[in-house]
Amino acid sequence: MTTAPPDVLRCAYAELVVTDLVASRAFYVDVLGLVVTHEDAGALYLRAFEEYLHHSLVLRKGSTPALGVLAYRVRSSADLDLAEAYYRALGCRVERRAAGTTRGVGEAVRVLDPLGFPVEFFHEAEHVERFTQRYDLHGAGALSRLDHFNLDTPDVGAARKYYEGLGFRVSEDIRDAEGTVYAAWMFRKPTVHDVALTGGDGPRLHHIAFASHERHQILHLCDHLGALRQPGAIERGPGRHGVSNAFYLYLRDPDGHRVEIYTHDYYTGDPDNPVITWDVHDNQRRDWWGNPVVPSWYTDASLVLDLSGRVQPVVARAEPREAGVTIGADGFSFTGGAEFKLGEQV
Ligand code: XXG
Ligand code: FE2
Repeated sequence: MTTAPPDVLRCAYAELVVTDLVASRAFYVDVLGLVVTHEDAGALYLRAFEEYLHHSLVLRKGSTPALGVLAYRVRSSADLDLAEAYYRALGCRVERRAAGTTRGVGEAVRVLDPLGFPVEFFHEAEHVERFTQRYDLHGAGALSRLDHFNLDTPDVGAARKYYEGLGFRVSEDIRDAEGTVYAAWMFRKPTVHDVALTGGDGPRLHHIAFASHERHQILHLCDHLGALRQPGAIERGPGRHGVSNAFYLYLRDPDGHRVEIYTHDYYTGDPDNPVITWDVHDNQRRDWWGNPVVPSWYTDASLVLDLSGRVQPVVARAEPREAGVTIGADGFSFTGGAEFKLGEQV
């Protein structure tokens, strides 16, 4: 492969297919407080308070809940030609999309990537008002921006190589003593990640994550859901991750799509940023306080569409070490009795 990859800036937006826009609006707008840039009978275009591009989340009405597309912003329009050539050389299906094919987004390249995910690259996008200081509009649970995507894929080692080819760097990963990689966190913007690769049946979307500035905004969202008598929307947390050090909360939207609220990770932009490797038996890797992870977090994820809007078949993770032990993803939830080690720097 000699073709240069496009210069990816960051994860920029996701499109989720949802079955009931009224219910989705109640969750994403009334509870999470996302700002509506545009809405019509078929879709909702949402952004968080500090975002000035048209949207970071599109909710499109459809019959089967699924991931429609993951979009990355590239540095310039010239990167679209690079993206097209790069994915054609990889043998992937590639589509060029005229400006406005997605509302608010300029010319774009869409591909079905080697992991089976529908991915878009764009540079131009409509600018809208940035609500950073519109404190009159911020609720107590204000979300500032989209932070990352998390993808289930059967072969994390192969997926990591593919994303490294695209110019992403690893900040943290989870392994065992035999070298099996269970998950990897990879970035272009200087935070812990734009995309996490989680071992599991795939291609499936594990979650999208929005960042808040403060922990109390996450706690407010829990109280808000409690007051609405909807604690079932809270799947895991609040807690502090081991990996990334972020304070977190996982929610399930009305269609079961998982949304993480995330804050307090760290800067990774220097070229010698150390990679942190966690032992899969370290019970603090996923929750720094040692709380066990609920089984649904390991087993459930959203289906993924191809470029024609058909649901993609899911390939099972074939990791023999997991057989008989696993409840999914990294193969272990709370490994009581296992050797206890802190995350080590390599
Ligand atoms: O964003 C994340 C996560 O991928 O959602 C999960 C950071 C850390 C973790 S983990 O549960 O592995 O600590
Ligand atoms: Fe996450």
